[in-house]
Amino acid sequence: MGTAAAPGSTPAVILYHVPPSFYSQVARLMLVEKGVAFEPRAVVPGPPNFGTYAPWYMRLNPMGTVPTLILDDEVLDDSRTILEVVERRFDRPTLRPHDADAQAQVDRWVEDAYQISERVLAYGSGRMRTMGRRVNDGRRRAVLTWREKTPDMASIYDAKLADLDQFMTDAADDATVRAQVQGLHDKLDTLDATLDGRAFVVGDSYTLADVIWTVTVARKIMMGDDPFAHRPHLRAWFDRMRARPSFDRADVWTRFKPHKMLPIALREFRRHLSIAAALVALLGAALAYLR
Ligand SMILES: N[C@@H](CCC(=O)N[C@@H](CS)C(=O)NCC(=O)O)C(=O)O
Repeated sequence: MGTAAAPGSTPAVILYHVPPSFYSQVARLMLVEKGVAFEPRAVVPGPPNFGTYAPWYMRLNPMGTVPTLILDDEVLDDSRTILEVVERRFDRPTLRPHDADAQAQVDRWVEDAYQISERVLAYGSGRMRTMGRRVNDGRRRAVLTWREKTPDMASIYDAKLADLDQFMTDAADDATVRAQVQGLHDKLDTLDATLDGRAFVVGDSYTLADVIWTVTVARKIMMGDDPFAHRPHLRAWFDRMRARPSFDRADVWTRFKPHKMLPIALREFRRHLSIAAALVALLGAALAYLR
């Protein structure tokens, strides 16, 4: 992942991310499309270590979410900010057209995508609800533990607790989930109509609107939905987006890829495995002594 840049032409760029995360994929696709070389570093907002809630990360990103992009001295803790700042700081290729009308259209499509709460769609869906609730319970526990250990960061952790509580309420509320599903459905209909006779979401070149909607449609496919039923123009556009080298380079997911998580999971469990190994060794020693 990441692209090679001419030596000396690109500042040091670090992306904290996790492979399946929706918003991490947005950041990755943006960086790849812009030709910005970056160093990916996995940090997991889930079990067993809930790494994004550790103080060092919460100091970078007070919401404890991925992605976070370090761009020289700038810390960008939100994918939308990443889209804006990367677009501004790396001028070629231009993904926000110069024409004012096209610019407004791109901004509207980006805004529409960010109106969708991907976390409510994922954690509120029938299949994921119970597991999602467990993950969020674990996140709450991790946040409470770190709050206890770092009293100077209590207000940051309190804000995160409030965020998690709202997230859990929304994902458990059928009406909220239904409204999100319907909202996305309507936008996909509009997108399909917009793409009739067009190669890209706005105008005749690839823009930020294509970045965010590529990942949005890919996520629908990954969740087992068919976004293309009665939407032929959307399908044709997505096929084109998928054929771009950036799609694989940025590792946009249309299906679960457990093998991508395996090295990260092994690393995450290393501490637990060594504790288990130490316990087994102790038990062995105790048994030997008892004999
Ligand atoms: N507004 C943030 C949202 C990021 C986000 O929700 N990321 C998810 C993974 S896709 C996450 O880290 N969730 C953990 C949490 O909500 O605490 C952005 O656009 O970067």
